[in-house]
Amino acid sequence: MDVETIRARLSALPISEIQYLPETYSTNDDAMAWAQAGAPEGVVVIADKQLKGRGRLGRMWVTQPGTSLAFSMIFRPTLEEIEKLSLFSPLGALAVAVALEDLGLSPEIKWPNDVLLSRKKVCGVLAETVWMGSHINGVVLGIGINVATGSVPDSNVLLFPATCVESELGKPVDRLLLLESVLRHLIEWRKQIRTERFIEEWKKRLAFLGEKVTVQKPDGEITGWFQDVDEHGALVLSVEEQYHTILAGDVKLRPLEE
Ligand code: BT5
Repeated sequence: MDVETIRARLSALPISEIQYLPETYSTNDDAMAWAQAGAPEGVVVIADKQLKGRGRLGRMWVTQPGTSLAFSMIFRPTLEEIEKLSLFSPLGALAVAVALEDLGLSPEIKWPNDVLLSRKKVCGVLAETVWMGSHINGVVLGIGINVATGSVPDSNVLLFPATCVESELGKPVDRLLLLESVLRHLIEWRKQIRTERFIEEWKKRLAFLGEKVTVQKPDGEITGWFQDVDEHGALVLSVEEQYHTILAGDVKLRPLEE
């Protein structure tokens, strides 16, 4: 990957600026700093290798060079979008899922922010809010995708089984073609983020919907039936005929192990 090739391959997209870093700590850190400094909507930071790729709650995200996609995009949400800010993480997952479907794959979205192939994690999404004083003035959406076999970390560092696009597809994948496709779907679906169709499209790809799941929250675990998601993307869990609404961010879901 080099910046000129990346710019040429993404030239048809309405992206205000592209920064390519062969190596960085975290593209989300870079994009957050750039957003704080006033960068406009549509800036994308791409790295070949991350030394400190981040997941949620201080967890790590492994990005091996030459085999993965790791990038972050800056959004400047409208006031109406700020009311549903929690939908930016689903936006990332939906864009990746649709891009994988374009390749002929059948991805699922693991609520709230993972994309699965064959029920193994192929992508993680990290949405972070940019604050200006007490006002929200941006979202940085970070996406990590395992493309080729070398991208999949050792199972001993994983909380959930992982895979990569090429293993599932059984043939090589052009990383920049996939990047272009994900960004294109991100830009298109973002226009519909407040619509019912957006929630419907996200929901119909959700793994474990209707199944019994365990949700790990900071104050302990809760097991119940994954009934639905609401208009903010929150998970609706039924436990002994009582409904619990669980917001994303600080929780982890897994299917119930029998
Ligand atoms: C995520 O967090 O899945 C969000 C990952 C977001 C990564 C992108 S890359 C570009 C941008 N820059 C960043 O620094 N981050 C974003 P979470 O749901 O907390 O999952 C983290 C867990 O995923 C870890 O604890 C590992 O178990 C697992 N994991 C780490 N690297 C992985 C990989 N390459 N493939 C599959 N699973 C992985």
